[in-house]
Amino acid sequence: MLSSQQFQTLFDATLNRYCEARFLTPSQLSDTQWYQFLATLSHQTVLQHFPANAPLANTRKVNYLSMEFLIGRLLGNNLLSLGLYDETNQQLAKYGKNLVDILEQERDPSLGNGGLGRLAACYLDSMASLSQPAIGYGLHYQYGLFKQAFGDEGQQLESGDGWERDFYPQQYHRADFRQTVGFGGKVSLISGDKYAWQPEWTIFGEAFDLPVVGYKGVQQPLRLWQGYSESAFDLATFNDGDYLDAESRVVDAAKLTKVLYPNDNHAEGKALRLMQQYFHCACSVADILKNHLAQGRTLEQLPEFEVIQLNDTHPAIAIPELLRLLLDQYDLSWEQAWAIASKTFAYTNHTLLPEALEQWDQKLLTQLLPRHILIIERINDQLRQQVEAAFDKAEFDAAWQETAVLFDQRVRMANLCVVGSFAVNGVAQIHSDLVVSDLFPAYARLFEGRFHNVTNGITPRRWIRQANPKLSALLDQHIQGDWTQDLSLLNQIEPLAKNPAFQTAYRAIKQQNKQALAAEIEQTLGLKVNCEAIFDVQIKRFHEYKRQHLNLLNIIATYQSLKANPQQDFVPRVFIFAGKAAPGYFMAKQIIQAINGVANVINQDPDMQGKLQVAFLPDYRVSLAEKIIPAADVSEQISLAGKEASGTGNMKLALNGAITLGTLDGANVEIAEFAGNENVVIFGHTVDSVRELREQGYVSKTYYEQDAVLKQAIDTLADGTFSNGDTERFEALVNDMLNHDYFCVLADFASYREAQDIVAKRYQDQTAWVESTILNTARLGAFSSDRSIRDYQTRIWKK
Ligand code: 475
Repeated sequence: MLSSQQFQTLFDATLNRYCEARFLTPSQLSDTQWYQFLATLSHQTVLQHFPANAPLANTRKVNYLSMEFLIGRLLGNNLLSLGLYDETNQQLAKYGKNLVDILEQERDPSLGNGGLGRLAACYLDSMASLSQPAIGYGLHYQYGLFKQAFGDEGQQLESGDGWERDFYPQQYHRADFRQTVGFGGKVSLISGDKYAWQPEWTIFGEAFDLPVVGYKGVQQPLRLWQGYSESAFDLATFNDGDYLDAESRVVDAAKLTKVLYPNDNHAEGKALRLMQQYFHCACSVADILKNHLAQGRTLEQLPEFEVIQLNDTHPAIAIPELLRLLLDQYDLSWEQAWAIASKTFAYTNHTLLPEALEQWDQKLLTQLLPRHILIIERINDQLRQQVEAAFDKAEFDAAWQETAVLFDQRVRMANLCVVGSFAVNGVAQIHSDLVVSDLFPAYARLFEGRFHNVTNGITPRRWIRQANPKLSALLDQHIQGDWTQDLSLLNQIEPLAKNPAFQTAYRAIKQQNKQALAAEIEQTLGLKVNCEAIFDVQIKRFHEYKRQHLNLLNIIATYQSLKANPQQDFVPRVFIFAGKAAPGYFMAKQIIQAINGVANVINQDPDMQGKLQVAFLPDYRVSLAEKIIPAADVSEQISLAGKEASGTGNMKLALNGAITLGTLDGANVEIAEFAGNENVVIFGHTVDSVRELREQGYVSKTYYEQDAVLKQAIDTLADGTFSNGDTERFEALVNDMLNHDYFCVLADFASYREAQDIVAKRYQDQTAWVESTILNTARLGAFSSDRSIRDYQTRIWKK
């Protein structure tokens, strides 16, 4: 590592070179240029001076395959991990610059949609910090998740995010790591299990490495593959020399990794998406095998040294791809190949929503990957024999319906993952239980011991240390040992929860964070919010199951109650929203528009000033989350029970001292257990009572008819009050709530309002409130992603 003296010398020399090349003096550099200089310096420092990984005795190397890595800004994080944050700040001060301002210049690489992609980023951070050897394998999308703005009528507007077009120095183009990936074509039988595949066309993959810098740990790559084709080479390999057709495929190659699919918890059966998935897997598996063999190891030793962790089913095609290479390229028998592959893969399930479970059309898969479909058929036949042996005749049909990989002309990717992996895990206890009881009961019988739970976690480096420097300084003062490396040390502040001086300090920090967020809100929306009010935060993707419209209905009802009875005793609130909807998800976009419509009316109503305000910040992304989370008083986690696999925003908010207002869903259950029931507010139907509700035949309209407050709220949404008199704008949303309401918003409305009342009452007793928030910070150390990674090490990746 660099000493402070060495760093100063390097800083000065690099700055000189940077300035000379531009004919500028340091005082003439813009903040953007300062950022460029620092990012380059930091990147070089990482590569040249930070230790690389070395094997660990008890666990294998982890190859983390994910279509998404939502890494956010890297510079501040890397400077912290390098131990050079303060040093850099001091250097900058010499030029009258402030590091915080410079860091704001960095554009987030938004290479993911939401929870799944952000989890992958937290896990890379923790693995590097724990010196767990790992590589993240993903795609180098030229466009990350779209940028979001709002139109005049509050509707979501999308534009492209060319994140690295201007300047992105924190990556290393590994032109030496190139892979060739085939598509289409023909398969011919050679003999037995051996086939030869002649693809119709090929695409190259080239690697971009972004170093992941662990805190007091190691650096290791996030390796992102980008597609390209060299037209001359490609043209020659195409069939029949059909020039136009050939040229269109050259274009396809460049398109392949152009853009991230913007769906969260929703599978889109598009050919291009399947091509992306295969491209990702083919490049990654080839790289893994190459590295393994380069160390003089045999193919049989692969599962002893490597594990391939599948982040949901998006990289599932890696299983038949590895089998294909072992069979056709390395000449192994089916039994040998299967023995290796089935001990190498582990699969994490992130969702139970049926629309998110990937199923590929068998015809499409056959056309694009004719060799892989044969392997999948073979897996399916093998499985069928196992199911026949394990279930008696009366049970067989039901068991096969559930377990078959190929069914009804579809390839079920989750099934492929369960069959082809040695371990399967859910991401919170309740979710892992539901995976076994509801999704895969027959598999659980068939493959005893294969199913696990690993509750998600978040990296305390980014989500406390970096996002909340004031709270971090307070924690440093009162905790013995480095809590950023061992988050369970937070329990040392539990005895201080009632201590008046500590309470005052903790509360002052929350207040300052709220003021900082208020400034951001004013700058973005031109809205001055009341910092004495409760900051009530719902920040996440827009999805019906997450029920932002339940939150909205309560806001409308509260507004109406305040209008009708202005003198009531009311605890002021600022409702803060942020989040994107998939561009093709109509209902989610309606909900966004409705929130903006309601915000517009409430914020302009002089009667509401300082009492009730709604701030919807556009373009939610990691760097915006870092600003909102430290300022939150209330964390809205109000999904219908059984639908949110885990949630991770809930953990970030609670650790930063927000009170969870939530259903018994996902990790909320565990947050309540750790924090204590008296330090969270739980409401609504449970998994079991939702089941009963459905069995009885849920009719949302009865709730509407029987609850005057609810009725008035929905009627006002319909009557144009929040849409400039336009009675059609929110028609689809209103109709859905009244006639369908699959996620039982109306059934939970009354209970949610009561819970909101409890929140308001508790907030009025500030001493008790602050005590509760301190206890949330003190007791939730288990939600560090370091703990999650240790769970993976002992339960799944162990040798
Ligand atoms: C869960 N994304 C959170 C988080 O475990 C959980 C699915 C299909 C296609 C594209 N994207 C997806 C997800 O399923 C996803 O993001 N799931 C989320 O994973 C991490 O905390 O509850 O919804």
